[in-house]
Amino acid sequence: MMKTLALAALLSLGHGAAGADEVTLRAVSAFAEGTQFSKNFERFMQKVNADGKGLLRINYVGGPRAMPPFEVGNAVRTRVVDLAHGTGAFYTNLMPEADAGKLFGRPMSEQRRNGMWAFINELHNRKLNAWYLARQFHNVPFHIYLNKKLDRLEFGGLKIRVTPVYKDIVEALAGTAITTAPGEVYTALERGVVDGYGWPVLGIFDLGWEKVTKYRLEPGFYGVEVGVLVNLDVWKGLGDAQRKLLEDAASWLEGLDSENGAIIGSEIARQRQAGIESLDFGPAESKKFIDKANEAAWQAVIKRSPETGAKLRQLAGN
Ligand code: 173
Repeated sequence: MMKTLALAALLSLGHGAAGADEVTLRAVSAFAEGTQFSKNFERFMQKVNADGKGLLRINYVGGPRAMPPFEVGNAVRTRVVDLAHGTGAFYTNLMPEADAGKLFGRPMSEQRRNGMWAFINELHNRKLNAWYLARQFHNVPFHIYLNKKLDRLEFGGLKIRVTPVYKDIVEALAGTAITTAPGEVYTALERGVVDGYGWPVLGIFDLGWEKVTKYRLEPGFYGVEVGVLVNLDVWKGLGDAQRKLLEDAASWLEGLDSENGAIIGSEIARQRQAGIESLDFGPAESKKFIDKANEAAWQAVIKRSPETGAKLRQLAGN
């Protein structure tokens, strides 16, 4: 906090010196330290701190132990932190259409060319007072994991842990959706509060969920959206060299998505070794599921945000 105040003081002097001195940005992550969805962000911070000596450093306060994950969006909006690592699904209270990031499956290099990133950034500027610096994991799908075997692809009578990512498809298939933060999934499964949960194909080992998981339902669907946000006032107060440092590191971070294919292959093998069976109803049922998941998600986004939802769908082209 001291350092944030120091930055604020520096900016408010208004003598054009902003950016001349090293600036420290306080950062939090919505994902636990060292886990699949935080580890590239940790590499990003190391890179920024190595490349930015004398210019800018990131002071990493931590993950969910430092701040509840559903509060991260508001913390960057109000500048409780300067920089935040999180997912749109965790700040739909501030930006209802934030959850649509799961539906933009194109690589970021393309989204930056076709106007998608610019529009998403503008929405973040307006609703979160944040700059949408980077987006990762577009090529990592989500799955539903279960402890009960299904005889057909629907969830009648089942309670499934969700976030906004999975809520619409779980309910479209007659399941009962129960929202929890990731940190509560293990206990909910262990106590039988839920019969399954939504989560990406990566990361179930990070919090020990393989011990309480029997099946991974096929197919995978959507694409993970995990972003790096900078408070907009902080972003505007940086000097050109500081912004360039962050932008260069952001495109490097987005480039790490090329590693995901191999990581997914080894993690699926590891799930099999841990005794997690894949439940697969074949190509026709899988296609029906994907179509239904996409349609349910777009309809929900458009219902919550009619104008921006329609524009997002047009930019996404799906
Ligand atoms: O399941 C979740 O908590 C969730 O919505 C999510 C989003 C991105 C990455 C990992 C999990």
